[in-house]
Amino acid sequence: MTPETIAAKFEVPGQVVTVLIIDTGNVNDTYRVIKRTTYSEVQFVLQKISRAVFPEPALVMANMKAITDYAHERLEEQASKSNRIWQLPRVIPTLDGRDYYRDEKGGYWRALSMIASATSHEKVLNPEHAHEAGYVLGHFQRMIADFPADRLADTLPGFHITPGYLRYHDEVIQSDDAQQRLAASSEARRIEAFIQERREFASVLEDAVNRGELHHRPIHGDPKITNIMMDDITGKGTAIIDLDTVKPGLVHYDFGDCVRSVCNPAGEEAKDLKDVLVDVDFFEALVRGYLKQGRNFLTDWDRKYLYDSTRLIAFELGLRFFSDYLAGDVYFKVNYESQNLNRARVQMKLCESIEMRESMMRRVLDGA
Ligand code: GN1
Ligand code: MG
Repeated sequence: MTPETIAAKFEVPGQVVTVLIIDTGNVNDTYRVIKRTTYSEVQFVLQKISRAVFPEPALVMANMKAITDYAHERLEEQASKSNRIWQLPRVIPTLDGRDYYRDEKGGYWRALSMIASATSHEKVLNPEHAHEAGYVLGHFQRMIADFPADRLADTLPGFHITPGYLRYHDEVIQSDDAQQRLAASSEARRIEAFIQERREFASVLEDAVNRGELHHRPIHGDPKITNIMMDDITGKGTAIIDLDTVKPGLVHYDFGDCVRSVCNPAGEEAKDLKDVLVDVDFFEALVRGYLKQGRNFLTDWDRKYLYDSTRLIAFELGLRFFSDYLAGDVYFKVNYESQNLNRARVQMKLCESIEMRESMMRRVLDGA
């Protein structure tokens, strides 16, 4: 079945005019659907959920429905007191009232409402943009803080547990294919050495959890810059999208992920490593925005680990891309041969830059 045929299976009036590919995600297949009636036009997002990443898409959808229903209520309660109009995608049901449509090959498709008059960017534009990214993330974490964790299924066991990704790497690298890839590329061997030098650091957050210093709560899981929508009219952040990974975790996973994505002006797909770095002005702006919300819920212990989380999540994503390169690109989608190796190079360079600018970043955090 084509995306056009599947687009017609959801509860949206009118006829399908066109289905356009949105190719920014690394996991799901995403499309923008335009439908028209005689008097109006409706656009929505259509996605095929990746089975390589999410073994149980029905649970992903149950989580998404539960969390969006909850958050929409919170947003509506607060709307009259809010300084802006917040938006959040809604799950659009199929014609027979389900959260997803199954195609003839067993593929899972879902439809989500579009965020009105807003744009997402692959790279940060300026410090105001970084500030808004931090503010939107903090607002989302605050809004879902009281969502009962037992109503969320664990759809991605081990997500953001860095020591687990290290174990997977150690396993994958044993295979003949992985050894051949390593032998063929000095860049791959350099990244391998970079990983080995940071093995102990990999457990910094999980150790803090085990010591009782940090605690789990509902988080977004994937607050990268492309998942934060900026209002075209006001220029302010208006929504955080991509709610696949909402589940209990550490707020640090989110903070670290947001920083590694927003504060690297070269973006994730940079080719020239000299452009990849953590920009401390963007970092300062992001922290200012985040803490406007975060100071309401962060503990002293939470604050102590914010710097570490930025270094760790850049390292972790580099490790995840690298392991996937060694495994033959089974998880992240690729458009060219060594894309996952290149993505790993970018994150490791960013991690190194975060290490070099540690004292500046800590000063920003302590002064905020
Ligand atoms: C994946 O598909 P996308 O782009 O929303 C990944 C994130 C990574 C991100 C890096 C479920 O997200 O963890 O940070 O790529 N999502 C999953 O771009 O693994
Ligand atoms: Mg995602």
